[in-house]
Amino acid sequence: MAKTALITGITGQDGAYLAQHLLSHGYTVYGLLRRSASAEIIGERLRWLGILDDVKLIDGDLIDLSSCIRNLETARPDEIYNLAAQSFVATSFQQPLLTGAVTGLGAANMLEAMRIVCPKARFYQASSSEMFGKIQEQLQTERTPFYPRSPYAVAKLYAHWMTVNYRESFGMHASSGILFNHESPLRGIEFVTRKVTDGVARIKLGLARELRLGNLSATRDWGHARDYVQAMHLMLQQDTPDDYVIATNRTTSIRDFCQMAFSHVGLNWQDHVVTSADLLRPSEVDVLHGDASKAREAFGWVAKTSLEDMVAEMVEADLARHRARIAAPAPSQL
Ligand code: NDP
Ligand code: GDR
Repeated sequence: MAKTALITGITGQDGAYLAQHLLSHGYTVYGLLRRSASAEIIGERLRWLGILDDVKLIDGDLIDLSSCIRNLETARPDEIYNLAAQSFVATSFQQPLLTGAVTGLGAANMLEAMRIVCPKARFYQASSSEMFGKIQEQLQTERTPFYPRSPYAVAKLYAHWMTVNYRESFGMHASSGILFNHESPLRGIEFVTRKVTDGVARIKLGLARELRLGNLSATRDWGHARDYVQAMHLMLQQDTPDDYVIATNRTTSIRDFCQMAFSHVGLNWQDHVVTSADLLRPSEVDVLHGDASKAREAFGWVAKTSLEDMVAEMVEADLARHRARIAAPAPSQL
């Protein structure tokens, strides 16, 4: 029988790709949509993937428990994917309480709503490699101790342990995916990979001359969001709920990412990248490098897209976006 899923965070990068993946498997997909005064841009990622009209968007906000309950009563989902969060680490230093309320307590609201309305549903929590923070082992696995380094990571850790606790206390099918960084042409423009590929496109097309970045020495284990949402889905198809690291097992510095992106269009990154102390974080996560062996052994998941292919896809998408804007500037919506 066809299944129903509810995705919180459906308007974000992962929510959009996950909705596309579930629709392709015949799911009815509901998504939580928070009210915005700029409603016309809110479905942009879903529109980009051509699925805006195929999902059922329902009003709600993760920090409002009553709306979480009402949404589950409306959707009656078999599977709940809790992807909504204040997900930008840098902002969490400026807005630690909001981040705690949405990214931490918001997950507890969804777990509570599920316990009240549909305790037999399956729950996915979007945990993060940021929880490893100041890494305690060179290669991080499900057994590596956590050491969060930002209000975002602390909030994610609370949500992570609440997921484990609801599983152990109430027997709920609640799983947590500890996902390492994953990117795509739908990545928010504030995150470093998309900031770089957008900057490369602007510079190549003569719209900008330089790109300002912060710490170039940090390294990240970057995969493609399209591959990673498949792991979320697979986790909820397992008989037993559990926690899984999802990563590529390759770590690359911001500097090397710049080199790859600029050289894709025949430019030398050192001619254009400028570092700025304003973009440094109060505390940094220097290295992340994940080992996803458990997921591979349990349900055969491996990252399919290489970093090189992903960088090329992102740069090409940003070139196409800017070329379209040059050809037909968008009229003001006001
Ligand atoms: P995005 O920032 O692209 O999307 C976040 C989503 O959360 C948006 O749909 C946003 O809505 C929604 N949201 C924010 N606040 C609320 C709220 N109060 N109530 C309801 N919805 C809200 O994140 P990603 O898609 O990149 O990531 C998805 C999840 O996975 C996040 O929880 C993130 O922390 C986590 N994660 C991401 C990783 C990555 O590399 N991308 C790695 C590990 C974990 P709106 O569009 O209205 O802003
Ligand atoms: P991250 O992603 O913090 O890992 O969190 P981000 O792309 O913001 O930063 C990665 C690294 O790049 C360095 N950096 C810069 N970052 C940004 N955003 N802008 C810059 O100009 C810049 N210059 C250097 C950062 O200091 C950092 O070391 C992402 C989010 O998606 C989280 O929600 C998710 O949980 C983790 O990935 C896994």
